[in-house]
Amino acid sequence: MSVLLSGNEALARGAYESGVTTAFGYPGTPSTEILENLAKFGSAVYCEWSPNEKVALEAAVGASLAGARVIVTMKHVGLNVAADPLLTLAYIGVEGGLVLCVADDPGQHSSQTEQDTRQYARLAKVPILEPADSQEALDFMRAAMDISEKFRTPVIVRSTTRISHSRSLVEIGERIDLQREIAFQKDPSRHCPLPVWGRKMRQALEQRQSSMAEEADATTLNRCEIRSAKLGIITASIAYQYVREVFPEASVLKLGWSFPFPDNLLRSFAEQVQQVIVVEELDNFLEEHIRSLGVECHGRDLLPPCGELSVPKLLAAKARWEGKDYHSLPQRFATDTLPARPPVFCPGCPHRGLFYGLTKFDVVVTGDIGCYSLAVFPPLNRTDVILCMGGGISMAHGLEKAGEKRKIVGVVGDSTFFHSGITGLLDIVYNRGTTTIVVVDNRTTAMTGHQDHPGTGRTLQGEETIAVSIEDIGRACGVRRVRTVNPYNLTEVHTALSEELAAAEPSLIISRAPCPLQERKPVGPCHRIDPQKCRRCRACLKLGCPAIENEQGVIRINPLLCAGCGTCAEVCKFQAIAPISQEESK
Ligand SMILES: Cc1ncc(C[n+]2csc(CCOP(=O)(O)OP(=O)(O)O)c2C)c(N)n1
Repeated sequence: MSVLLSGNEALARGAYESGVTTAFGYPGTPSTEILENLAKFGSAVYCEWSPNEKVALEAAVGASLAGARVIVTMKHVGLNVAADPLLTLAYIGVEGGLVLCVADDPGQHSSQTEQDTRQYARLAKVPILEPADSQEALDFMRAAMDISEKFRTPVIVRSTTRISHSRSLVEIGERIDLQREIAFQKDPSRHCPLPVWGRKMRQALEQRQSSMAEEADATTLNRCEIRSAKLGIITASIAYQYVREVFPEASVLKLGWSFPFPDNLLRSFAEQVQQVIVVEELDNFLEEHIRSLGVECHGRDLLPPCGELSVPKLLAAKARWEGKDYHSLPQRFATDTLPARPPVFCPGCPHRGLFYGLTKFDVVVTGDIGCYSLAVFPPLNRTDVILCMGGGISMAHGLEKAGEKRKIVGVVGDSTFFHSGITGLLDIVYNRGTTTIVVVDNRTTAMTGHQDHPGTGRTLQGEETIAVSIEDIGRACGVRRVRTVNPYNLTEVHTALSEELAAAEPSLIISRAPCPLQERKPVGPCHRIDPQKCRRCRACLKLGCPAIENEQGVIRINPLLCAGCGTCAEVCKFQAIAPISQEESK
């Protein structure tokens, strides 16, 4: 049966069909929907959101060692967090098939960095498969499970935003019924990489690399499409689709299993064509290796080193290769006529009150990654630095220890706190820091589409569970000053900040109110501005609420956008803003 699936849905389907019974992950665009879709298969597959990617991979290793087939999902930066277990897992190997689905984000549509996960495959010496459409996403997932078990290695299936989020027709199949006995077999020489065994594992890893390279030479996951002998293009992933559109006459070596490198295949393809161009997104991973084989090729000389690849970019590369001038894009690719949409907090977002409160203090704010990153933009301008998940807490501590004169406030989200904020808090308490940490707790992982986390009291599979308390964790870490504020109450926020900033010890403020988008209901009644009372002081505009519009000096609230949080009424000194009465709203 053919169905229209996104790459992420197809990856989930592939995992299901390949007999996966356990799945772990942490949300991150563009990977999130893989696990969300796998969870739809109900009790057939145990699925969970782990607190972070490292935990997810470690849990998956446990499942694999018991003999289960398992997948782990994350975005590219998640693999930075999971890199430690990955590199050792490559040594100890797997029992049940273990596949990491890692989705890269070329062009940084929703990421702090642009990274090429193929580099991790080379570093960890594990195979990587790169589907080029949804059908391949399904097929490669199934193939990856077989490769994993055949070579006892973790396998990475690398997706990218365009693969994960585009839809194409997929022929779906049946689920394999594995009928496995799940039982961990004790064998320390296989499972414990202490130096005595670890050195042997290291050698075995090299041998495994050679056997896998032979398999990569022969696999049908790599295919040669011989057309013109004038030009041969070596490519993989979504770049293959662009190549077919821009160079329809060229011969193509389409790599699906790109590492360990299929050297014989690369050489024999290059021998069949007069010129070789390597077309790959992000790093010149293939090109460097192909050159090291003594094959002359184009690549980075024609294509940009960063950003997402596209048909227009490839058209420009083609013109360069042909020695032609390339002036303008065909009209169908022009995107510069679209109006820009500045990113702002949603109407009613509870994060706004906390950051507005911070505008009243001369402090350094070390922020973090989540919806609240938007506080960096005007009019709030109240985040000064962002590094990585959890970094908002630890950077605050480092600034203080370096001798920064101002007080420092570290701000992280609730999901981020559980992901990697707790250890930073421990650092502050243990090492006698005095910074003020704020957890902006909107009761969800909002940025990636409202996933549950250890604080929400619900699992990915919809079961009720213990809702872990951030306050209790703070106290258990040794923070004595722990308090909770309602971010819609600006006075409460201001009092909490002034008192905690004055304290000579660390404090933890939990700014808590649920995300209205998650709740799917307004915070309160819609507000309006009384034009008779409004003095055009513009104080309300400083909140950066998209519902408050300034139309040629007349400030008004768009009733279609207002979420009724009332924060604007709090900042208005002239009582010009008030809820619309039920009478008026009729
Ligand atoms: C290591 C890593 N994993 C995943 C992500 C994707 N991601 C960005 S922000 C975020 C969490 C946001 O949730 P929260 O901290 O609760 O803040 P909110 O968006 O709800 O305000 C995630 C998972 C990432 N950027 N880095």
